[in-house]
Amino acid sequence: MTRLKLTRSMTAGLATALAGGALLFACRAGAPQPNLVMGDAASKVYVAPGAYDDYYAFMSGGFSGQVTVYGLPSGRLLKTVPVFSQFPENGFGYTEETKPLLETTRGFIPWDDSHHPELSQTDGVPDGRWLFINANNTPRVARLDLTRFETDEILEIPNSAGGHASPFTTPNTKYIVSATRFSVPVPNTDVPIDSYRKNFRGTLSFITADQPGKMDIAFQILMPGYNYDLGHAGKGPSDGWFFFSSYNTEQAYTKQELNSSQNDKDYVAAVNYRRAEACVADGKAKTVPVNYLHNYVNPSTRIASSERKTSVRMIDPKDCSGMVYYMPTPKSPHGVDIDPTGEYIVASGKLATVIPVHSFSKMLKAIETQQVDTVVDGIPVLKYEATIAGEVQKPGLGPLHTEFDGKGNAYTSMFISSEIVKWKLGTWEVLDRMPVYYSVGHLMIPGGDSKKPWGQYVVSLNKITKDRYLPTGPELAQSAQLIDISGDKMKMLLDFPTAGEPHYAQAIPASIIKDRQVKFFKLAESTTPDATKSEAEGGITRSGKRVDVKMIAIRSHFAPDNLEGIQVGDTVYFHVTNIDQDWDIVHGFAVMGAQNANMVIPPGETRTIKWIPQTPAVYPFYCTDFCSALHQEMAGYARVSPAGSNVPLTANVSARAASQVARMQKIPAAPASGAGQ
Ligand code: K7E
Ligand code: CUA
Repeated sequence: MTRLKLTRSMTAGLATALAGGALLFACRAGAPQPNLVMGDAASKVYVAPGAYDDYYAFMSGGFSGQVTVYGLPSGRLLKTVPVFSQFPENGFGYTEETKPLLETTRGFIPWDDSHHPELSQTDGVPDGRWLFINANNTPRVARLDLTRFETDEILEIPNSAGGHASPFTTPNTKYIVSATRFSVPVPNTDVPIDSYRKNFRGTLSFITADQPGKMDIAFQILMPGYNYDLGHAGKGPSDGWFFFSSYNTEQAYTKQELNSSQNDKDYVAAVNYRRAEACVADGKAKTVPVNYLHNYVNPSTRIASSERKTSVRMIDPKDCSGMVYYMPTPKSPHGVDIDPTGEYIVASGKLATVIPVHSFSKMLKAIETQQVDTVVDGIPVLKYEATIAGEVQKPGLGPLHTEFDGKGNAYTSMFISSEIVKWKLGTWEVLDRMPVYYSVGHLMIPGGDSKKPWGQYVVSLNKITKDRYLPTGPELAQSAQLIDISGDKMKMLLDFPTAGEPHYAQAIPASIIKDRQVKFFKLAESTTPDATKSEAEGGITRSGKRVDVKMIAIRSHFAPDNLEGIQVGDTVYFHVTNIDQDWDIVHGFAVMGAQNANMVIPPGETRTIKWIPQTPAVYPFYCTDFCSALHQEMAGYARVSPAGSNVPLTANVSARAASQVARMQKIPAAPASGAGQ
């Protein structure tokens, strides 16, 4: 019975979707869509075969170190973009071209914990040029280019540990930020842990971000040794300010669970970064020696390299009055979120019973009229009553993050009571509640932390999954839920599993990004020294114990494809250029016994993998990406001889490959000679 009913209602839903098809898809082209389809939830998330989703959603991978890209409203996974972790699926972090991206001053680090994707903005609105994301464990920030969905740039952050309040952007992407979650000795040297109060400090880093290839730390602000958790830039009237939440104002360094939850209120730090710029210009910053790496993919050669930086400019609030203020905020605040008008600063105290909202204009007045309780390390602490605009009463339990719909409403995630709560800015009244499954962390509305939210959906990014999907052993898929917020009441539309642990996410109308995609790299424009631009240019060369193989990949062969004269003890570099010039014609390359991964080579690109053969033998290599009807034939052999052998170094196109080329070119093949077979 139940099954029959379900089937009928689904069918009805699909019929509605199809009947309203033209209207539905017309409305889906970017603009917020009024609540046209009154049918069931299925029709609202149904994207017909061959049709596109309305939004790209970028989810952090958490402990996977990656970014995953989903389509909304369908919840379909479109891509994993590797950022801070090696990715054997395409060779990121394994190929010679990409390895330097994962270099740090602590060596090659093939993993991190990525928390907060952040789209670049123009005038406070996401513009779809770049996506930034932070690394939490070994503090770094990365830039992804959204014409290619690839990581192009990674900057290490010194004087920091737990780069968590990161990489939130200013309204024109002049800066992204990174702040310490864990205070540490600055500079970080060998001191007793119980000297915490004396030696441990926090830093807020402002990173120039508006020019690809030029990310750098403009300045760092030295802060008291608290934990800096999250941040958001001001906008509109509050443009020029940045707000960071902090907890552990107790400065506990042991049993933190208990000892850092003592104070009634912690702080939101309000940073006037234009004032900081002025102090730097006036020579009030100290130049502090330090080491950090800036890694960047050269756009012309497509090869990453690392550059070492040796100092940062550090400003102490004591030397720059008017730069930082503290606003007392109950209690251990996590998210700090600025509404689209730029007036309200919403701090979610994870242990608080209310959601406190500060007013930017009241804050300015409090500064002007010196409503100061006390001063901490040169930072005036403003009076709570002087900055608070209102408190949302009885919002639920465990508020973490708030996003906005651009229609005067705020949505806050409640970790403990497992719900999303909708409330009104200005009146602070709770309007609606939606239970979510289970224990929501972040939530995300497309553009929901910007000046212009596309307030159609909220995605709930849940921490606990339990019974939501078919069980898969002790570790379950991560749970995301899509909720319609276009009407007065929230409507649950869809559960969809995600990979890694999503902390934050961002989304943007697909129309802003989809037509700017690079379809292939123009071979003629490649300046990679290792490129092989035609079959005739391939070959093999030796320099001591290093052997370089240059080869092309094209449907459906490698050339050269038979290699001889390699010896045990050699290090072989396969430089493979995909000379196909066609969208989505990608080749892969793997060689038997390689102790790294395969590599995937987009059309027009050159990728290099290192191979150290261990024993004399003949080793097949092959294309790993099913690229054509003769993909299975896309293979070759590398012969490895004992060290000191006199087999000459040769690279031939085998008769088999030659005949294949001939067949493809519809020219009768020469009879196989047997040589090189
Ligand atoms: Cu998961 Cu933004 Cu790292 Cu909150 S954080 S949930
Ligand atoms: Cu190339 Cu399969």
